[in-house]
Amino acid sequence: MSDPQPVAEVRHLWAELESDGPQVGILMGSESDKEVMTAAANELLDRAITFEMKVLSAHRDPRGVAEYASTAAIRGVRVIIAGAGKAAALPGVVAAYTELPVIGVPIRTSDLGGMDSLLSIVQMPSGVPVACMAINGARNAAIFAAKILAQGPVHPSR
Ligand code: RP5
Repeated sequence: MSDPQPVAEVRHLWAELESDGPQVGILMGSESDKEVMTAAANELLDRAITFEMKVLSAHRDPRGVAEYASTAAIRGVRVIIAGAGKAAALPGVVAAYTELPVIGVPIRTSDLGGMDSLLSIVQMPSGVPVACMAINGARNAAIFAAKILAQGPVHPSR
């Protein structure tokens, strides 16, 4: 009987994992964000870009957010769009757990009109960037994600 060949087996599994996952992850902090974030999903559908959509709250389910963000790249996700309102921590927390580009969508709120969400998302500390769209700018987030995907891999000679 021949020895097992773990390296070849692992390489095969990695290839499958990277090709099977959706290209974009659309996250939102609450079910109540779904109506706004559907604009991102519709734009990606129009462009035939594969995506998944999940409700994950940075405050109510921090472990779930950490697990999603830290395993997204290995499943083939290439860009994450994260919509959140009020103390909108979700895009920043996702960015803390992944090297993937994160696009934040501040959700309009009843108390402060979405300025709370906007400032929470845009004021990231140096070294942990999050792209920030306009308030309720979910469609633009999808277009921006499409532009990132269109760049393809970085040329090795650069
Ligand atoms: C945020 O708080 C969510 O992203 C949502 O925009 C806002 C309100 O959430 P719910 O109280 O409606 O669940 O975390």
